[in-house]
Amino acid sequence: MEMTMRWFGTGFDTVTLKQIRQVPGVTGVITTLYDTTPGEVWSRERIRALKDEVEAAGLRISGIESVNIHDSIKIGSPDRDQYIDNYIETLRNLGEEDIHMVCYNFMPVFDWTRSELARKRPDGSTVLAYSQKAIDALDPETMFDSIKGDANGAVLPGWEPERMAKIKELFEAYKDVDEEKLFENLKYFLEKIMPVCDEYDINMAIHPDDPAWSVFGLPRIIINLPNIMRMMKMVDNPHNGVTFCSGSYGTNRENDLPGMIRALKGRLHFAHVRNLKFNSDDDFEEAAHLSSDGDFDLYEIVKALYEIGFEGPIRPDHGRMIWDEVAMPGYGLYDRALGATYINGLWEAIDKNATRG
Ligand code: CS2
Ligand code: MN
Repeated sequence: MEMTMRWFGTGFDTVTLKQIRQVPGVTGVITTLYDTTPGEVWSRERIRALKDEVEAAGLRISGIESVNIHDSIKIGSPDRDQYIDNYIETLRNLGEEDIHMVCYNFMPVFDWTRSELARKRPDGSTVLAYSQKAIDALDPETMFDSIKGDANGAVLPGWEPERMAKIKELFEAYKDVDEEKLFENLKYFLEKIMPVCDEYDINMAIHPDDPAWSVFGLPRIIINLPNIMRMMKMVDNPHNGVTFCSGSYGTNRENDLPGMIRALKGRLHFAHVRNLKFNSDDDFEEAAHLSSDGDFDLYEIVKALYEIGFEGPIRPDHGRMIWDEVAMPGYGLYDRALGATYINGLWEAIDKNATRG
């Protein structure tokens, strides 16, 4: 594996490349052109400028999170081909700049959903949290307004104000899209992009739906092992792979996280590691990465990644907000740096144990 951290780019991130460079063991960043909108072509010039900036700081671009998918592609609207062509052009430009991993998601309307961005934990830290009861009481059109006060002024990934302004129309556009249709539209998209992925050796890594069940009546498909297997089989190409995100798959307590990792051997291109603490099956909050702070066994998760010979980028996912840091919820420096160090420690111990017999 390669230890990385997500970085949203100068002007968007409170964390600097210089700080990331000083987190022990972190050699790369997972980044994006945060000011582009889904459907837009990423020019080679802009990609190269981003790459130059990252490399000048002594790091590399280990992958992109995300190149977002235009809603027309997910809905299957008549204009989708134009957006798919644009996506292909973006992939080509990334490939030309030697970037080989792209994370994306296929969630309708929203990216991840949370009911709180700053729930207080017993140690005084604040974390993102989800309560089904709170979500059920909300109107999706106003959900963003109800939580954005806790966003520390940041634009949250997938929650761009331009999209949220059109939320009513978006819901309307998805009204005939059920799970089957969403699978079909994903297949159509993947079949079209695989040739360029083959040509440039680009690993596509679909991010799971978060939480791993339907919210606001919208279909969600990347939620469990049978569905991922279906997704990989329907376009059976090693470049059609997944992001394993413990915090997203783990929202459904029936998902056996280490077991899923083992089943994804060869198609797991990117790993997100975080821990959750459950108050009930549908009320959870994010925890420190350390196993004992939450409900996941991080040792077993990292061991499964080690055992499948995982060589892709891994990153600590959302961290708690600690030590009075003011940053994008989930994406402060301190707790993610602790997470990276902890995961590196687990990896070193597992590796030494395995190789010293
Ligand atoms: C991320 C997702 O912040 C997060 O929760 O894991 O937003 C992820 O970047 C997207 O779903 C991938 O497209
Ligand atoms: Mn994730």
